[in-house]
Amino acid sequence: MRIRFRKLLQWSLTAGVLVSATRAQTPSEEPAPNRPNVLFIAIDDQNDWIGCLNGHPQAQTPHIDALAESGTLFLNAHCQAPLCNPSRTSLLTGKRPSTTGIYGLSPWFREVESLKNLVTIPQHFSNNGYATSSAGKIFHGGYGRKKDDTEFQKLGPAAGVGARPPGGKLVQTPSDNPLVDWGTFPHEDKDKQDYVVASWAVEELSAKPTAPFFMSVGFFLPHVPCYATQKWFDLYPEETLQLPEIRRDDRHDTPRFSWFLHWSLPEPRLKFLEEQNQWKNLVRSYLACTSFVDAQVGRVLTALDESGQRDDTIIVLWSDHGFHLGEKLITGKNTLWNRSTRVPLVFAGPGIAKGGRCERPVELLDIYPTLIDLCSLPAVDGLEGLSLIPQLKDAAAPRSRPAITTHNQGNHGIRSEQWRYIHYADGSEELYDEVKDPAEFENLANDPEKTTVLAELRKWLPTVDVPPALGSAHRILTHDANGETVWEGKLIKPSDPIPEL
Ligand SMILES: [Ca+2]
Ligand SMILES: [Ca+2]
Repeated sequence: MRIRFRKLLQWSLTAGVLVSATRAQTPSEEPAPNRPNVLFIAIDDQNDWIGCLNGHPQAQTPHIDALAESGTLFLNAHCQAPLCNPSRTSLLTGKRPSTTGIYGLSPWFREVESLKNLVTIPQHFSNNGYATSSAGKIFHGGYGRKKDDTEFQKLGPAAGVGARPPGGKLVQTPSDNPLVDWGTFPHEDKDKQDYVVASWAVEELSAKPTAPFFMSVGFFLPHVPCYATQKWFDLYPEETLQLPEIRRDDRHDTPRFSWFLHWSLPEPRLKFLEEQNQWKNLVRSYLACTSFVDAQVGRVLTALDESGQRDDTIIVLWSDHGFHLGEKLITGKNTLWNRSTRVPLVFAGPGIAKGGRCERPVELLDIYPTLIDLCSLPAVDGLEGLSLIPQLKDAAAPRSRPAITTHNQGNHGIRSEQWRYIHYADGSEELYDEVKDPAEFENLANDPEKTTVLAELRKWLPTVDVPPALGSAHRILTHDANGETVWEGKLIKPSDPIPEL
């Protein structure tokens, strides 16, 4: 298996050089009159610690809350992958990770022969007469932003951190990864790249872009490094700060395989945070960054209001996945539990109910077909999401299926209204009653009274469940028929202790 994996990586390197097909955007000749604009706002690693989602009782996000009030808020929305590249690839191509094999931080899907011609959301809008533009992080990393390989007609500033502490990292984390850091230091909001990204959108909107437009604005925070200015830290005084509820024995009833999904990460475990007295500092930093990003969302929405185009614009706001801050004894993503899968998702604009609060489980995969319907674009073959139009008209409208999150081949989390079911590649399972146990403390998979529930939920496991695409790397986990498990190219032996840091 290891040899195969290495081979796969070698092939991919060659393939990466060979693929240089250009996908120049050729807007169709006919403009699309009377179609609404789209303002597509992405936030990175933003879990449900948003005021209106109540994931953390102290989260302050007045602008996102107001946006939710002006439209429909999805209270039970889940990503398709708990990691940047696979989540964004899924959302923007309308395909599940288990269909494409994009599970890791590499490859860019256009470098994969079988995927390179997929039509992304911005491409589809471009092909149908929209002026498309993008700033910040929409696809992962610099994907989709290269000069001859862009998914957008116009590019604003790229994603980034902006000001960094002059003396290097503020916290010496075990991985020493330069991104894994948090805290405050003297700098100004305007020196942060997310501020620059918002300023670009404000300027673009102030210039009253030609309608219809599709403008995408992607914020990088609260992705690590969680740096914010003191002003945002002051919203969360340390003395009254609430830490997330955890249980020390929470992993006693989760299978060993659950650890393989985040076997060794740049993000530290809870043990490190507690030993170094950093838990409160990280929670505070994350919340401060969330409130800062909320303020940037507010600046963009104010500019839209002032441009006079709010009533003609569909706004969709989403995050690519969540983030643990001590829950289940870890920090970071790469899990199939709520803190990693539950995300903010809001739609507002023409045709969308105001004040709607939808409790149906929905998927980020649903954004693509929903935007097609809202903007009357032609259908795209092979999209795997379902249009949310029924829920945007009536939040209580039924849904035919649960939300599914996948982290590498064979590992799936199924979220219905009442249950979370997890199936790992070695066949081990978890089951949580979300009504009685929303923090997912008690694994009920071995409860003999739950056999019927389990059987029902297992039916939703994806029937297409492909291995990693050529060129897959970073956070890739494989488990073969002989029981060999490989994390990022390294065999995990049955006797290996669970990494503590
Ligand atoms: Ca992310
Ligand atoms: Ca537990």
